[in-house]
Amino acid sequence: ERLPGLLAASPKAELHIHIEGSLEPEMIFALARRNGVALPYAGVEELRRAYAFTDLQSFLDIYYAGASVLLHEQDFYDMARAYLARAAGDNVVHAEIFFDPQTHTARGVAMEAVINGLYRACADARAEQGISASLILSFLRHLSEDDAFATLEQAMPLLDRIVGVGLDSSELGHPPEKFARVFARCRELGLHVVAHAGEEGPPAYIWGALDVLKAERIDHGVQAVHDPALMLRLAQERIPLTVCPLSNQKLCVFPDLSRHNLKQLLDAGLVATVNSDDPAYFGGYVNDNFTQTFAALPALTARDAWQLAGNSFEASFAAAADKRAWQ
Ligand code: ES4
Ligand code: ZN
Repeated sequence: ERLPGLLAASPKAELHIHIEGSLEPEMIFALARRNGVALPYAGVEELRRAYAFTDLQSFLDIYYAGASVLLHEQDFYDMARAYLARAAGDNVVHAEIFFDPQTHTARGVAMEAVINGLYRACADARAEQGISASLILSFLRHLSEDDAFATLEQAMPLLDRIVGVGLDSSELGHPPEKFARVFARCRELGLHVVAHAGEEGPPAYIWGALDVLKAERIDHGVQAVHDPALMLRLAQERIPLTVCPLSNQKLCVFPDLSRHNLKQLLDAGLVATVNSDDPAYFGGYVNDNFTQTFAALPALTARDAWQLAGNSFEASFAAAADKRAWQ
């Protein structure tokens, strides 16, 4: 079977990675020591044992606890450099990286520390590893739209350092419509807009992300298969879905990777991509997602692999000339 080697070696873009979800347990404890932050886990082993998730919320509770060790600009820099080095090793040539500023500003961390640390990591990784990377500020949907507006205000002086905005965290009970006004403002400011939708939430949340937020991509979107009219629209308008198979497996969106609907999405002509979401928590980086998904779904072909890599570039916000060069 040559496909795993082909998948690993293929140049690709990663478009759905939460940088706080790249914090490996070892780095969480190293930063906790460095910063004098107490954690409710005795050590790396105990923390890893807590990674037994039953749904999205059970993961988010631990993910926000892990992010509590990030205090200084250098912490954000170190975290992003570690991810970008790991991604470059997976032949990721371009990454669009989510960060959750509200998780940090709520603890008294300055917005400048967050964005400048991440941005400097992207610049240095480009210079030293040749990997291209940009940042997407993601609003937490379990907080209010006013809180999102305040966050946008804090980011205004640094807006040239981000490529777009997203919407993440607890999906059920927090439909896209809750953020209609702040997303309209972000579009006016010339930012790209994406949103998590249809991870655990119904197809109606994907419709809302498209019609109300004007999302250019849907993060996850796997629940679209339950709505044939939505599937047609996503295919016809070539709205990309940033799919994260190992995440879906770990958060019990599908009973098992062998039951994932990636093949259905591709066969319906959707611009699906494969991504790692929170690689330190879900058991793998992007190449692990490719190899484990192709192993679990024998219906996926070499042509699908080639399509997924091409889709990752088509779906990216990179300059057209860069996309052509990578594809
Ligand atoms: C997330 Cl998997 C997932 N879903 C929603 N929000 C998130 N934030 C970090 N990972
Ligand atoms: Zn995500």
